[in-house]
Formats: sequence, C-alpha cells, structure tokens
Amino acid sequence: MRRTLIAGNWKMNGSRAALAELAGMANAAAEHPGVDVVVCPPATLIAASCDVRGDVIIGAQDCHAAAAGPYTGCLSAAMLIEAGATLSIVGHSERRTGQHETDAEVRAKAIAVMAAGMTAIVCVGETEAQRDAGDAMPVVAAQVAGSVPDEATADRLVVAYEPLWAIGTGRVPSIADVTEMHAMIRTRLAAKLGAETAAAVRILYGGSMNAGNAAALLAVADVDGGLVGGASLTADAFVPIIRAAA
Ligand code: G2H
Repeated sequence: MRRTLIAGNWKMNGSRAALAELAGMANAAAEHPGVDVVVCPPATLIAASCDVRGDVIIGAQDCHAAAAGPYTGCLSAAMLIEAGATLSIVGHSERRTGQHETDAEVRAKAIAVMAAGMTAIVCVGETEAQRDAGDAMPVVAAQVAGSVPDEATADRLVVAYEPLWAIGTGRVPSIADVTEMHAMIRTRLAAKLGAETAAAVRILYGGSMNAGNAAALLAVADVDGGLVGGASLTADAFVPIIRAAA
C-alpha cells in the first residue's frame, strides 16, 4: 500500500549541465511507474528542472517556515511552489548541524510545507557518538516527537532516517539496525498520528545508499524508499537505485 519513493538530494551540487542527467532519470522514472522518483536540485535549478522532469517529482532542499518577510537568502513554500517544487526536504542533518536548526524549527518548516500543499520529507538521525553511547533510538525518537507535526497526514509527510555517520561516508548501518530503527520510527509515528496514518507514511533510509546496497536496504519491511545524495548526481548512479526499488 505504500508506494516506494526514491529521492535524490543534490545538495549544493549541479549546474544547468546537470539537467541532462535529470533527463536520464526521467526516462527511468517513465520505465518504472510503480516507483515515485524525486529529485531535489539546488533551488536555482528547480524551475529549469521542471522543463525536463517528465515523471520525476521536483523538490526543494529546504523551506522557510514564514510566508514572507525579512529573511535574507531564504525561500518560502509559495516561492518554491511557484518555481515548480511540490515537495521539500526539511531538517536535513546538514542544516540541523550547519544552521543549528532545532526540532521546533524543523517542525515549523514542515507545517509550512504541508500547509502550502507540498509534501515534507522530515529528516532524523543520530550521530556516531550517540550510537556508540547506545542512544540512537531515544535520540531519533525525540527527533520524531519534536520534528513531525501533529497534524501531518500520510500524503503530505515522509520521514527519512539518516544516521549522520553514514552520510557521504560509504558506511551504512547493519540491516538489523535499520530494521529496528524504522520499526521504532513507525511506532512513534503511530503514537503521534494514529495507527492508520502511521501505517501509510513512507519512511526512507538515507546515508550512502548506492546501486550496491539499495536492494538489501529497500527489502527491509519498514524501509519505503531512499534519500540518496552522492549517488543521485548522475543518471548512471541513480537509475540502478530506481530499478532496485521497482
Ligand atoms: C544523506 C544522503 C542524502 P549520501 O545526506 O540525503 O547523502 O547519499 O551522499 O550519504
């Protein structure tokens, strides 16, 4: 009942030349209609991406919580929609760490995204020190409690579990750890949103997903897709992950 979702997060990478890669991803999306394929390019490329996206859903990497105002360099949900985005990542660890975003700020961003009619991908994940200390589960549980809006609906919310120590490192958690974490996240979503909504929310795994490990990660019961960084920058790297999800 949950459609698999494969989302590429280009982070601060890509120029107009990368639109040729997006065209290749669009071909793969057309060949695999059972998979929702998302690409989140830099905001400067959202509008141009919509010209070549085909069946690919174009998303943003962040969204300000306010509708408008004195927030230099920031973009509102309405601006992102006008550019062509229908989804936004919020609370990526690179923003939680680099921009000191709190759970409350991430929740406010998710509310703004959903209220505008877009889907929010809310990111959670523990640091290596927290995992080593045995705190991974309570840390992520607290992030889910604090970052996911109480009013979220399954068609507007996606959760991405991204352990920080797996991001861009080539390391991934064991299948047992991914299984345990995703099951816990769904249990926490049920407590917050009700069992029916929680059962329908997609929970993505993110952190060094690639063509070699995607099939095993996507086979986990509560893994409903992937949030892919480095391996989403080229069609050659991203398309095999789309195929693995089909
Ligand atoms: C985690 C992921 C994309 P990567 O940040 O969100 O990046 O796949 O490069 O680890």
